Amino acid sequence: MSTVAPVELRAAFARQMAEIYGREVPAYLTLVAVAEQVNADVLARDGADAERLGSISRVTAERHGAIRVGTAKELRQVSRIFAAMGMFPVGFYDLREAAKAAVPVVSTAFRPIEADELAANPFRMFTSLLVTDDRRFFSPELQERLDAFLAARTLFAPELLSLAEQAISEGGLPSEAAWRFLSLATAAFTLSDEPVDADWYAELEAISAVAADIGGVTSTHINHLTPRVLDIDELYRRMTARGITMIDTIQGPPRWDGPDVLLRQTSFRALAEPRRFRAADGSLFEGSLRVRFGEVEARGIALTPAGRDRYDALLASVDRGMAASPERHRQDVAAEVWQSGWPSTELGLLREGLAFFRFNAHGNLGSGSVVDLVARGELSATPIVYEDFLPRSAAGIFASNLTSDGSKDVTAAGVRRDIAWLSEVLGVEVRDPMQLYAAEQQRSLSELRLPASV
Ligand code: OOG
Ligand code: NI
Repeated sequence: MSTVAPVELRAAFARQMAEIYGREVPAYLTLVAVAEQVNADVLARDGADAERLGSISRVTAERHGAIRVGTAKELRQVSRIFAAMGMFPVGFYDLREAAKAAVPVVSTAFRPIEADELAANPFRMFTSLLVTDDRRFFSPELQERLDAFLAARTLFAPELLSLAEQAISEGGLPSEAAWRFLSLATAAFTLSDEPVDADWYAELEAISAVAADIGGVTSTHINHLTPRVLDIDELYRRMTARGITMIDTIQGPPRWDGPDVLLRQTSFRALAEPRRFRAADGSLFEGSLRVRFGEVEARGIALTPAGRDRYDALLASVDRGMAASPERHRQDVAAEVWQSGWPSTELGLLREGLAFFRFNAHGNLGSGSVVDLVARGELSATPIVYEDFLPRSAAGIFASNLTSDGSKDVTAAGVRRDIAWLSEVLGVEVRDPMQLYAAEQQRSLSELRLPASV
């Protein structure tokens, strides 16, 4: 019998989740349709340039999802389900500090790591874990009840977890087991119709809507599924023209003439969804919850540590500019700051060591640095795509879709969480995105017997 490989499990999972999510949140289908139109228009306009950061088939199929879990054990379990699909933890994002609103979570992204796996299907899942022992959000007494509630629920069926282990150890699953695995995995992320304990949910919601979404219910669900678009400003205009209210901003780098870098994202609040609640007296009633949203993203070139530092400095400079002249549009201030502080070509990014590239030789190479060879056309430099997330954007997306800021005791001390802590919880090393990009660039240089420094 033939084996269904991790990449096929991942692609099928992404497709099936999209089908479920499209039924649950119909505005998602509109978003995908508009994104596909924009992509087709950009391809018609720019030709091969449109595919500089990924083939149109990859970009069209590309999605990221987001889920949220409550305990280290749940996170470990979900990491095995993703490992079965060839997705591994990359990056650590602390959203507790990054948002003004109460977002008591730390996050990582499960995604493919190898270039060929990314090219075949880049599906990734932004995964957040509630930090119940953070005193800025939860008192010891509330933490105790919250931990007990979370410990009593089962998000992932034992059969799903054992199929995941089988897939990991055998490098895939026989087809019948693969379909069973997929149907259990997608079911685990489908919105449940189990009644929600109204008082418990409300108690958590007063502190943080995110805490209630995670710890106020007995199951988890996909929070959003994000298509990739080649022109996010155009998408924003077209969605707005269709009467869909987007959040105020596009998060991340501003719109500007130079090459796209990192990640730009925007979103809209999904409609309230009908849910059943249980009152304190045990009676059931119909209500609604509005926790999910639609998000879309444009991906750019991965930045080096120096590039990322420069990017952060430019953002700080935009913040200062906005503080000095609050009446101005952030986009205008940002465009000015970028104009004066950021190279407007890929060669400029390479020359200043700000972004990562993959290199190819055309015939014999002359002398000089990598930059010289690229400038003379003896080497071509293809940008490496940013495959990860941005903490400030993630926090902004979380916060802009909340009904209230919740409450946070800024005088209490936070509890420390970092990438090492997360690696320990998961029992595998959480990769540093920067090291993955650097290794990719390095591999292409050593294949050409070129020195590591560009
Ligand atoms: C995750 C929010 C962050 C992104 O793309 O940055 C995110 C969530 O809402 O669970 O999805
Ligand atoms: Ni997202």
